[in-house]
Amino acid sequence: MAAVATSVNLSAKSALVGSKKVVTARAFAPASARRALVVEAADKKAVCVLTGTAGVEGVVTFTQSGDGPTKVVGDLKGLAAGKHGFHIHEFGDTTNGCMSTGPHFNPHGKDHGAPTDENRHAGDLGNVVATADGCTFEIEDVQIPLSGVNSIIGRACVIHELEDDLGKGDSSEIGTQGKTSKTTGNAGARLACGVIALTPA
Ligand SMILES: [Cu+2]
Ligand SMILES: [Zn+2]
Repeated sequence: MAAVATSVNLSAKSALVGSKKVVTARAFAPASARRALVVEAADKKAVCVLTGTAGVEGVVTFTQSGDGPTKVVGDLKGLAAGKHGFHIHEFGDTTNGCMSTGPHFNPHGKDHGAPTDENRHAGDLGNVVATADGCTFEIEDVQIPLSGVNSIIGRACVIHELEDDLGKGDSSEIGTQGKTSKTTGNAGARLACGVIALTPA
């Protein structure tokens, strides 16, 4: 059997086996590093189908070109008229309904805030407004990419019962039923949620 020459070039983050380049940077990341989800397409699209036990449902799509901002387009039904907190939560796990989606997606260890704040969770998308006719919205945000270490693919989107106070409200009672503006925006119950999943662009 002929020997196959293998050479690894760490500075170029590539490896050669024989004459074939077979691996890229991801293979050399230390085991402790965050695992990047790489979506190779320039135009990326994801969808979140929201369901719950409160009669609220809908669809939210996420599109991103290159490294540009992510555009979020939503159409929800069954919400009471008024403002409702809308977030990306950390886990795409709905085994225990929307509770198992965990806290707001917060890769930078910040406090809860408004989408326009420097100190905000990446998942803080503010409020959406429902009327008697339903709830449609469009948001653009730079902290929720579809590819890379902070990709939101496989996480969850959640619509809440109440208005998000954007971190400016009462934080005096820490606990799941308490006043927790700095972590939850006091947005109340999780009315519907879904997993953010890749879809053809
Ligand atoms: Cu939330
Ligand atoms: Zn938050």
